[in-house]
Amino acid sequence: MKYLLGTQELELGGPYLTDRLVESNDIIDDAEALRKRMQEDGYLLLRGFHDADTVRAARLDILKNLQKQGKLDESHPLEAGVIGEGNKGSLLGRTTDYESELPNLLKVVNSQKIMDFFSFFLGGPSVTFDYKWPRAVPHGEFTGAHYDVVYMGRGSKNLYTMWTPLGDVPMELGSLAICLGSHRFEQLKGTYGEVDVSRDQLQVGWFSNDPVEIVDKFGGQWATTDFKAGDLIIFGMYTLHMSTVNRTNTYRTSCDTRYQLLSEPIDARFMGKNPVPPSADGVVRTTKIEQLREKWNI
Ligand SMILES: O=C(O)CCC(=O)C(=O)O
Repeated sequence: MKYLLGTQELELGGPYLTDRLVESNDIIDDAEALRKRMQEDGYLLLRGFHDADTVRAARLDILKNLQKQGKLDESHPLEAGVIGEGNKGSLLGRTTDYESELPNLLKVVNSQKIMDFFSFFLGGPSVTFDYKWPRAVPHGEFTGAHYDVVYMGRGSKNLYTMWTPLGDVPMELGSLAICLGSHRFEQLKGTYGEVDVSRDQLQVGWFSNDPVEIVDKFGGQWATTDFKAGDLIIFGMYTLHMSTVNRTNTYRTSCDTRYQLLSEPIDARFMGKNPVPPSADGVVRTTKIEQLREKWNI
């Protein structure tokens, strides 16, 4: 079976793409084992962690939001999430009024259960960024390969992303893929990993849209899975990730959110009532990643 990851159609089970992600449900009560796994593998996959009904309710909130914007094909039921003609763009606008616009989203990503999990995993009280990244990804779109640190590296580097599929997200709908071993790509961490997209005025923070060139240059293998409502995957700031291309006629709905120790410095851009994420901070972006890659010789 072949899947489109960025610009490359890849055979599942071939040298570049696997769906063999390790599940960590069996060690969920063992903080040391969780930390060790994160250190070794660069990610934690937990199946059925979130309440699946609340996840589905959060998906419906996103679809209602899209409906209000006229982005759905109204000849299908709302729950189907069929994309209206000509719709592009993968973030749901810049709403930060989650309580009124996406009332079920915070019930999933700020739940006591997930905050307790991070406090347990991190070994102290945890905090989550106020800013969230709810996404509705239309047909043909994907996220390019990047380290999250280039977007949110001004606070603790002991910061974690949780990617939550809102609904079932099989591979053909645009699932999250991580590059196994990329948290140990020292050359990449010392160059691209030092970027700050605002300071460096980078037009797009993605390192590459081509998963094959990454494996050929640095090693590793891309890994993804068919996600179910309730699943989540957590990874650190230096785990390269991207997404498969949505090849369906329905929106891929998901949300990515951030967690860290309360006691550590926090990237203030993402906190408060009206957080200003890098891509909406008024900085005129002029640098292309290709220019930097030439300088780094990678
Ligand atoms: O959902 C996506 O397509 C991208 C998610 C992402 O980049 C992240 O979780 O940091």
